[in-house]
Amino acid sequence: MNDRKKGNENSKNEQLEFFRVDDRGKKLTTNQGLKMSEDEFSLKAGERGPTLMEDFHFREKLTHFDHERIPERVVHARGFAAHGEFQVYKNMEKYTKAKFLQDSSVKTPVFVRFSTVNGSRGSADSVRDARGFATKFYTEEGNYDLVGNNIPVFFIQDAIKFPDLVHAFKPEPDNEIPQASTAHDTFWDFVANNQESAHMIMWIMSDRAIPRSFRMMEGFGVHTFRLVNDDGKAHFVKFHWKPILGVHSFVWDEAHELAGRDPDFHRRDLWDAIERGDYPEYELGVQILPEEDEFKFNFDILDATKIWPEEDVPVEIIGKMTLNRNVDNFFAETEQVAFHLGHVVPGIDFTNDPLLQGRLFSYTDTQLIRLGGPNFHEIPINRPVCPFHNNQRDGYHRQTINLGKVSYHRNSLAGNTPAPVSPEEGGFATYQEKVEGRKVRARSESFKDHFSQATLFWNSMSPVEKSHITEAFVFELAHVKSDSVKQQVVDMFANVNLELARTIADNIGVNPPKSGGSNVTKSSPALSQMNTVKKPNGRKVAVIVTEGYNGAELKYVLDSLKSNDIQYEVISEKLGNVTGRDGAQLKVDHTFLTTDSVLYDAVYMVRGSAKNMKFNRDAARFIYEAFTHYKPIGATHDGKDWLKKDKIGNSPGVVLEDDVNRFVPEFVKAISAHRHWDRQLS
Ligand code: HDE
Repeated sequence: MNDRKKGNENSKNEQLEFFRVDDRGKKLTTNQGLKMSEDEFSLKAGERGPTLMEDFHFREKLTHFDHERIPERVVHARGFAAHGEFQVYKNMEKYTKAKFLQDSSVKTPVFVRFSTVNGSRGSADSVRDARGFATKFYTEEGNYDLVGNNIPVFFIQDAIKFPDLVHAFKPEPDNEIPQASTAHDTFWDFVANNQESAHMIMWIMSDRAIPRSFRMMEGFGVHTFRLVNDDGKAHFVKFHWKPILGVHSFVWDEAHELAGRDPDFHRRDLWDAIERGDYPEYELGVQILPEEDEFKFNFDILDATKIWPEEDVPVEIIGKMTLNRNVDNFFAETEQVAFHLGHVVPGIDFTNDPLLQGRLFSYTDTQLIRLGGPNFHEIPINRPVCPFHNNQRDGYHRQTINLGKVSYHRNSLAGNTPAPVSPEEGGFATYQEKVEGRKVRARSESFKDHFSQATLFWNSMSPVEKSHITEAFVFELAHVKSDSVKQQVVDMFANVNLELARTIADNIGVNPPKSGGSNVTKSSPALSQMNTVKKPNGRKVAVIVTEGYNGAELKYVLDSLKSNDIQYEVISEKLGNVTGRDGAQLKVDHTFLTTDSVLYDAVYMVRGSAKNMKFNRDAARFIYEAFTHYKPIGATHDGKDWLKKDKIGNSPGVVLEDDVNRFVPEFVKAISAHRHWDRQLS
């Protein structure tokens, strides 16, 4: 294909530029380009008379408005996306002929959409749920979509059960309650009666399901895919995204509160980071397995409820993705982007994972209803950056004007073009896996162990993570009305860990499980968030200050936070400026009325000399809440003296220090730690 343009990191942006329209400063016209002299009053028969049918402008404006909405995604309705680029670190030609995985000088444009799964478009960001992590690579060989989640396994093994799963976790159909939550009867009834969900449930009950930020979560392709090289040799592969900032989470109480305080917390966090040039980065990792090793494990590698423990099959880091540009228009880009794991490039192929196979059908099908027809690939955000030619024609909203008479293959009138391309010249050819078997509706014996890896996950958790999982179970099941469902769930999770099931039973008032337990003793350190990267970058500190503070000292601390890539906001009694005792002026971002501790990663209590009971009360509440969420708290001088009197003064992660040269590094270290779990809450 000699008319293929070599990709470059700007190729998508250049293509989008062609479609951008700036209405600012322009004359108002109808959609037909007619300049209009009036846009405020409809055409009436007399000033107080009825509106006239003749008013084409009124009709056009209202009709367009009436049709502004399209169906939200049936799952992953709430999402947020950004543009970026991907660069491979090293040549992967040994495993794959995919061009974007070979040349480390090539930057491939990407578009990534993060999402929650369960809630509707207007639901809160901080809910307990898996997060979608879908990446579209605009490669020079066509679009490649890696449509993953932030959890490496799935609830079910076979795609035919997906509608059942989704019906069960969505709000219940009689009253459409609860929104964006699995804490209800139908979900847990599904779980107890479809026990292949056990492993995924452990992840969903863990802190992975309440990520601190899209910038701080992993991504997983979930399925086993295939990489195929130029010689036609294939390897099995699992894809991973590893965030440079590490994997970090909220605590549950905080996540709840955030849903009210700022339902847009995650999208705001991503948008702001990109706007200030603090670009989120993720490394691409692969676990590669020779085909000969397909049956080497005590699980089936085609089963999407299983991971390949990283200690058994190491993750090789092969490239990096940087998100560096926000969208221009949410609807045009984020809402209209259409992902599909059937969008592959030569060198990447599928396996017989029955979940993967079913997804290959569902994604195009869903775009047909959502985007209204088969031409969604022509929507700017979905267009490949390389040319595309075939004999597909017509349909709703066709943009392309295909020239000539010929729209069929084979033909002689157009020299039999568009012509298929041989694999040697870059054409996709399906990997010739040998398959044979009887037509059956059945689950393979090798898919029937639902609990060993759920126990592996449990064994790999730190005591703190275990307690969070236990609490999450108790929370969820406490919202279930049916005692029978509660009992079934407890009995089911006794197969994962007896102690866990007993504790849940004890807390929700059902019988302890009669039998159960697991003989799996293995653990996988890579699964625990306690072992993740810890950095201060991109964290946000609440700086609490009142009149009469030490201006020079505060400036030093704030500058030091900035130089560690830590953001801050100043909170005081009133908006405007707050004045130091040396005359310093500091702009106030928020009052206690307009913000809350859950919006920050840490608190710096500066205080000041002013004596104000209301300030003291508000600050105490703010700091105590941050304390109960295990967040770092720092204070110097006035703030320190005030905090010392409080019982939290001696706790881990509370940095009280007058000497700012000592204070700053200690506070930054405390911020990097994310949470101070060894803190005693009374
Ligand atoms: Fe999806 N999924 N899914 N899914 N999924 C959709 O496609 C589906 C599954 C994932 O930001 C839908 O365009 C089936 C696993 C993401 O636009 C739909 C099955 C994983 C997104 C669909 C699964 C995912 C979707 C709804 C079971 C992780 C959002 C709207 C076999 C690897 C993409 C749409 C975006 C979206 C079907 C299971 C990830 C209906 C049938 C496993 C990230 O086609």
